[in-house]
Amino acid sequence: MSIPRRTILALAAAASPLAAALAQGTMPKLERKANYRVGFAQTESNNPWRIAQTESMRSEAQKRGDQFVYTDAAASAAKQVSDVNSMIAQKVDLIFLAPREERPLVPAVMAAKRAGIPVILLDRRVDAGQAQAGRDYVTFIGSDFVDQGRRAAEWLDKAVSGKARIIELQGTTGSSPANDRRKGFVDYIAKRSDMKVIASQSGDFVRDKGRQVAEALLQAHPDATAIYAHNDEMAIGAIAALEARGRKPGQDVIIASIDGTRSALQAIIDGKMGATVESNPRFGPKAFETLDRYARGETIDQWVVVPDRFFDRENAQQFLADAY
Ligand code: GYE
Repeated sequence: MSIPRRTILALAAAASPLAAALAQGTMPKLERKANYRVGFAQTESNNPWRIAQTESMRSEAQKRGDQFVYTDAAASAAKQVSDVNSMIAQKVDLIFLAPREERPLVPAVMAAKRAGIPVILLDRRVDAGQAQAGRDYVTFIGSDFVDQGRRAAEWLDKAVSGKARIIELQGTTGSSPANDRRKGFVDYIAKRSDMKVIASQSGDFVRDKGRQVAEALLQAHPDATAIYAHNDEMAIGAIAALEARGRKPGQDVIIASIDGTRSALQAIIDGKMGATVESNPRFGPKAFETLDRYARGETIDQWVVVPDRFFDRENAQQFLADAY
């Protein structure tokens, strides 16, 4: 059997990492300019965290005199892909993307790369098997979600003395914070024989969905003693569900969550919620500083880590005024 020379060359190229990288194109550069036109593709605006993030990005752009091209995907990954495509068509200088889900947004990242527009991922990741920082996009700026889940579990462990039947309210299915907040939590409690997740379902990071899911799960599992919510909005929903059933949140059911919203800090002060691990939404300064560093040709880490604080009854009052 004779193999055509073209096929042999193609196979050799595929086998060599350098050739493969060239075939995929190199990372788009960013020209140094006094002012930029930047895109920000937001995933949704249905919670205080998202609103605080958008506000932080917008005000930083304004401060610098940069043009801000903003889209809101209204909780649809498909719309977010077309939002990014429209930013590409408008030839923005750089796209900040908060990818709603890990996989569906990969084509958007690759399309920007092909069009020569650098992308910086904000607050959520895309599937690392399909797109990589430093090769397909500049970097990921965001929190350590696995550690957030671990810290929530660690606090709960102490609060319930190692014994709890837990309802878990998961974030948006297929999003990196939902995947990783689950992992960090579950890995921690695997070491505690008397701490068990007895039911787990997605409430899509939304307050009212969190309430509905909590209601159904509490009905099916009246013996639950704790709730772990992947964000504060769902935790607030769960508080309403508990109260509707005549249960006392913070007393007969202990709640741990993530974000650090104003409502959550207030719920901690009121004794209804136990603790929340911060997930800082104020990306503006760090996002634009990273853009500048990239334009100067500096090497950017593959992950620009956002450090997070922790709120419980010791400090909730102190941080309430500054919360969003
Ligand atoms: O915790 C949640 C939001 O991706 C880190 O998304 C973010 C999460 C945040 O909807 O409230």
